[in-house]
Parts: sequence; structure tokens; C-alpha cells
Amino acid sequence: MRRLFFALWPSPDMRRELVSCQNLAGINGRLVSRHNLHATLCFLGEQPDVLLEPTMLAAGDVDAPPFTIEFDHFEVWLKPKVVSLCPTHVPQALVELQRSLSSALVHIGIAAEKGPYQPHITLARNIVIPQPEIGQPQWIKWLVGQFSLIESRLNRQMPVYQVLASWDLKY
Ligand code: 2AM
Repeated sequence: MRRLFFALWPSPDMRRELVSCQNLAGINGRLVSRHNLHATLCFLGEQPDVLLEPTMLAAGDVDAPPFTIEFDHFEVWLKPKVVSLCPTHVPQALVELQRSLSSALVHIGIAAEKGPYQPHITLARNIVIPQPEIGQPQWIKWLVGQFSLIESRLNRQMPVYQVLASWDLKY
């Protein structure tokens, strides 16, 4: 079995910006490591190895254009105890990418997640509530040109995310 998810995977430059955002926010919680920062598209959960190839074929069939997304504010989510960086405006191209990927997965028997899609980058987990006042981030403008399939593995009880494959978004 493999624990899988699709994500927008930041470049090294984008990661640097995200880390400075994490540090400036003054978050009281466990910061997500630089390497693991990402924006989830679809969470697949634990899947048998035989589904890996169909999953990759399904992703390869997704036809979606590149887009720009601006992450412009922090949100504190009390129930999962996380601080996330979120966009105010969700680009239509992202909504469509996420929908086509989810329906391609349903076709191969991987159920879509319940609830609306809320793009975000989790910056910290296990946060202390109430959080100290969190300032506003510098806007992070991300030109998204591809999406990736990620495997989550445990290393000394900590998740480490590894990119298995990436697909280009094309006009
Ligand atoms: P996140 O997107 O809020 O950070 C791997 O576990 C990634 O998939 C994490 O980034 C996680 O949360 C996201 N994810 C989405 N739904 C999940 C679920 N039901 N269980 C665990 N992780 C989930």
C-alpha cells in the first residue's frame, strides 16, 4: 500500500518564500518542514500498488492550462489545528484541474473526498489555541505549470513527501 496525494509542488524559490512567510507569521505550533510544503489537489489515502499505474494514466489524461494563483492571507483552522496560507480568489483553471483529476480518479475506483475543495498551503500543524495575533503575509504569486503525484512515507514517525511523477499543464 502507498499513501498518495496529488499536489501543486513548489519550486525551491517558492519554498524559500513560504518559509519566510512561516517565520514572519509567529505561529505557535509545529512548522511544516521546508521540503514538505505544498498545496494538495486530491488526497487519495492508502492505495494498493496495483492502482499506481492507472492513477498515473488517469493523471496523464487530464487536460488543463497553466494558471497563476495568489496566496494572500493566513487562516487559522481550529478543528484540524493548522495555520494555512490561502488565496482569496481561486482561479477557475485550478477549480477545473481539481475537478478533472477527481473525476479521472473516480473512473479508476478512487473515491473523491467529501466537501468542497479549499486550496491552501498548510504552514503549521498542532497549533496552540488561541494563537497569538498572526500578521498578514506578503502576497505569494505562484505561476503553476504542473501538478505532481506525491507519496507520503514515515521517517522516524515524521511524514516525508516524495514526488513520484509530474505532469505539465498546457494551453
Ligand atoms: P493538508 O493538505 O491540509 O496539508 C498528505 O497527508 C497531505 O494530504 C497533507 O497535506 C494533508 O493535509 C492532505 N490531506 C487532505 N485530506 C486528507 C485526509 N483526509 N487525511 C490526511 N491528509 C489529508
